[in-house]
Parts: sequence; structure tokens; C-alpha cells
Amino acid sequence: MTKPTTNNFGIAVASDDESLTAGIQGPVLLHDHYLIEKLAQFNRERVPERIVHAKGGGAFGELVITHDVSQYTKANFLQPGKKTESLVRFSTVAGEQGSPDTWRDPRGFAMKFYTEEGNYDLVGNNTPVFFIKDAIKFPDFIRSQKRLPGSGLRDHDMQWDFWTLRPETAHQVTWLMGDRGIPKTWRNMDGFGSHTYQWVNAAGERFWVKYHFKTDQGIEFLTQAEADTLAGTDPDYHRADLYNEIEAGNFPSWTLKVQVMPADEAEGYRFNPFDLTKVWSQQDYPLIEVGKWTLNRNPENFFAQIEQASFEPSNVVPGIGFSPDKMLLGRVFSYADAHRYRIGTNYADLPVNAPKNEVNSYSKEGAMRYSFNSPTTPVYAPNSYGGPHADPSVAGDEGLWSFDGEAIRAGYIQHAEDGDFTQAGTLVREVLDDAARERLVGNIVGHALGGVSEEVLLRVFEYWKNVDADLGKRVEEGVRAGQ
Ligand code: HDE
Repeated sequence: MTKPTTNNFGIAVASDDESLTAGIQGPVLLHDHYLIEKLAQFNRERVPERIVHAKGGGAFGELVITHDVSQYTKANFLQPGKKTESLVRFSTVAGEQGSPDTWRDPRGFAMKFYTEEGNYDLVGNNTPVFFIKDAIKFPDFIRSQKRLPGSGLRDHDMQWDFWTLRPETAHQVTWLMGDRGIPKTWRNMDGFGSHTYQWVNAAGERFWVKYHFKTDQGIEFLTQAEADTLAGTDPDYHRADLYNEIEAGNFPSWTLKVQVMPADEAEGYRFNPFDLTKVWSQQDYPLIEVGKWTLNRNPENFFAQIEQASFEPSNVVPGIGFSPDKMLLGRVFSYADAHRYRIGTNYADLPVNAPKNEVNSYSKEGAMRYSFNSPTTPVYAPNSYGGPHADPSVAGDEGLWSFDGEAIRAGYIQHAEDGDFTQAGTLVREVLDDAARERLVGNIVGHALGGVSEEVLLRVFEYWKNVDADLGKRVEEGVRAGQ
């Protein structure tokens, strides 16, 4: 026999099948408060979906530091031998919650590390770069990738209109239209912090750093045709794969590596190291191995632990800091703002979001607040009654850098080899093999034939010729042949 059903307040209920009526087929009675509780609760089961990255899935795991990077960072959880519990959420970007996992899109790769110094969130993607380089463009960019205001339909013309009017998108669009645009599973893709972050060691020396999570399962992708089929037959294909593999005890893992640039090398580097549309050549800054990150536990409840999970680039711990990357600095505001709106003021209280170490915050009250300090802890600082005090000797400085103080709206400083198309061209000519280039052309042609106007098409051909003359020529020939 199972336990007796109760209402939300532990009171046993008589039926889950019959509403209370005045006699058979009589009026339903208002004081059937359990009927009302069920219907009212049902109406309120959703929180607003994420405005981007709405469709996803995730799991818990562990980061183990296998190499010594203490010369670069004092972050406690990055010291040799440290083990830290972790949460990840993988996602697509533009699709809504019910959209297929296998649409062509970058994949979100949002990681949370429950460190002894507070939660460290590294909220990246499966590509090392991004479409734009200033947060002010983000709403425009995302709207161009979603739906037309009139019909509510997605529109390739709108996507290419935006991309071809903002040439800095070329590097990311090359990644997007290539094999990395549709990973075979979330286990078969790399993860990147994407931005340049700052590491600070115990001596206060500063380094710029790029994170790489190299999949130990190998990079594998779906062709456009395979992905289109799965979008219809198994729209939750990626979510199911991760869940089932972990259930079966096949724990996926990634090797964490970093590129490290001493702070004083940034100014002279051939690319602006803070421009999110650019990578650092691994010839210039080789990958340094740091640790092993393994996913080994599924969520017990998808809504409580994945839908309500909150990740924020503002969560940095001592030894880690920000950088002049304007996209990162915009995100440092935006994510906590999104969580306060989407989940609620006290979202950090939810078990999946709460740190494992002690919270000595002066935050209090607000909707659904249930954690609180001792009755004698003052609710203000400074105070004379033993309340917590801010202590710079244990706090990190979140990354400092030198700059001139004039307020200005300007782009990035142009370095020797900076250019909107240079790294995309390098990717096409030096990284992709013939077969991958062939698939890239096919994916671009297929997408461009999806209703893009002639005026925009002419810019699309120019855009790809700027990336690589031969590629652009093949794209134009392919589109013209398909019209
Ligand atoms: Fe996001 N992004 N983003 N983003 N992003 C969100 O936060 C935002 C950007 C990324 O699984 C939102 O909780 C701004 C880059 C991931 O819960 C929102 C800018 C990268 C996730 C938001 C960017 C990302 C998000 C939407 C331009 C890769 C899902 C709901 C400055 C490096 C995290 C939410 C999860 C989610 C803002 C650009 C990755 C709106 C303002 C670049 C993986 O706050």
C-alpha cells in the first residue's frame, strides 16, 4: 500500500478522482478546497523560460585538479588534488523550451562549481568565440535569430541580414555552419569559457586565461540531414542521451585545459585578447592541463534542479577575475537580473543554487525567504553586535587592470592581425579538412536557400568571399544552382 495522498499542508484527502458536489450531478462546491488547490497549483507550475538557452538538460559531477597551476591562480578549488562538486546545464540558444535539441545552434555549456569559497560559475558555450563583441548588441542579435514580429515565424533572411551587416559575426558563423553547429551528443562536444578571464596568484601576479574543456568522448557531429530527421523523431535526443548514459554508469568526462597569457603581453599580442570574436592561437599560448571534469549523477527532479538552476558569470571566487571583454562585463550584470525576474528574489536559497560553504550575508526577507541569520545577528553593517564584516584579506579583487579614465563609446583597440574575417579564414583554410569544408559549403547553401532575399544574398556571397575567396565562390555557385 502506498502512502495516503495529502494536500500541500499534509492533510489527508478523500479523492483525486471526484470533485465535491451537492448531490449527484449537483453544483460543484466552492469549499472543495483540494479541487481548488490542484487547479490553482497546476496553473502556476511554470516559471518563465530562459529568454535564450530555454531548451536544455544537465547533470551533476565533479572536478578533480590533476596538475599544478598554483603559479597562475590562488583559487582554492584549482589547487592540485582538490575535488569540487559541480553542476552543468547544456542547451541550445535560440529555440524555445519545446524546440528540438538538434537544431543548428551553438550549445550552452554552463558550469557551476560548489567551491569552499563560494560558487564559481563558468557559463560558456561549445565554441571558443561568439557572434558579437559588445553586450549592447545582444538583444538585437538574439531577436534576429528568433521570430518575425508579424508572423511569429523564424526567418533565415533576418538571420543573414543581421550577420552580414555585422562582419564581426563571421568567425562564429563559420563555426556555426560547420560541424560544431550540431554536436552528435552533448558528450561529444568541447566546452569553452569563451571570454578572457583573469587569474591572480598568491603573490598578486595577474594572468589572462582562456578555459578549454576537451571532451574525452571525442568530437562527433550530426549532418544537417541526420539532425533534421531527429528533430522530428526524437526532439529531446541530446537530453535523453546524457540522462541515459549516466543512468547506465557511462560517465562522460572532459579534460580541463587553459591558455595563460601574462598580463603584460596583452597589449602587444597580434589579436586583441579581449575581443570575444577572436581566439588566441594555440601556437602562441599552448594548452596547459589542469584537471578532469566528470558527470556522474542525474538530477532527481528536472524542474527543481535544472529548470530553476541559476548560473551567473558574476560568481567568481578569489584568484579569478574579469577582463576588459565588454561582453563578459555585460553578462556580469545580466544573469543575476534574469534569475531575480525568472525564478525570484531569493533564487540563491534554492538547494541547487545555494553554495556549500557558509553564507554570512546581510540579505534578508523578500518573497519565499526561508533562510535567516541568528535572531541576534544585526541586519546592518557596521554594527557593534558581532555581525559579519567585509574582509578584503579573504575576498578576491575580481580582477583589476589599468585603463585611461575617459568615458567613451568606442570599439576595441585594433591589434596587428585583428580583422573581422581573418580568424574565420584561418579556420576554413588551416583547420577544416576538405570533407569538413564541403559540409560547411553545403550547410551554408542549404540555410541560405531557406528564403533569403536577393539583396541579402548578395551580401551573403560577399561575406563568405571575405572569409575565403574560394569558399565564397562555392557558396554563390551552390545557391545559384539551387534557385
Ligand atoms: Fe548568455 N544569457 N548572454 N551568453 N547564456 C543567458 O541568463 C547574456 C552569452 C549562456 O543554462 C540568460 O538565465 C547577455 C555568451 C548560457 O541556465 C541571460 C549576453 C555566452 C546560458 C543571458 C550573453 C553565453 C545563457 C538567459 C551578451 C557564452 C544558459 C536566461 C553580453 C560565452 C545558462 C538566463 C543556463 C543564458 C544574457 C551572451 C552563454 C538573458 C546579456 C557570449 C550557456 O541572462
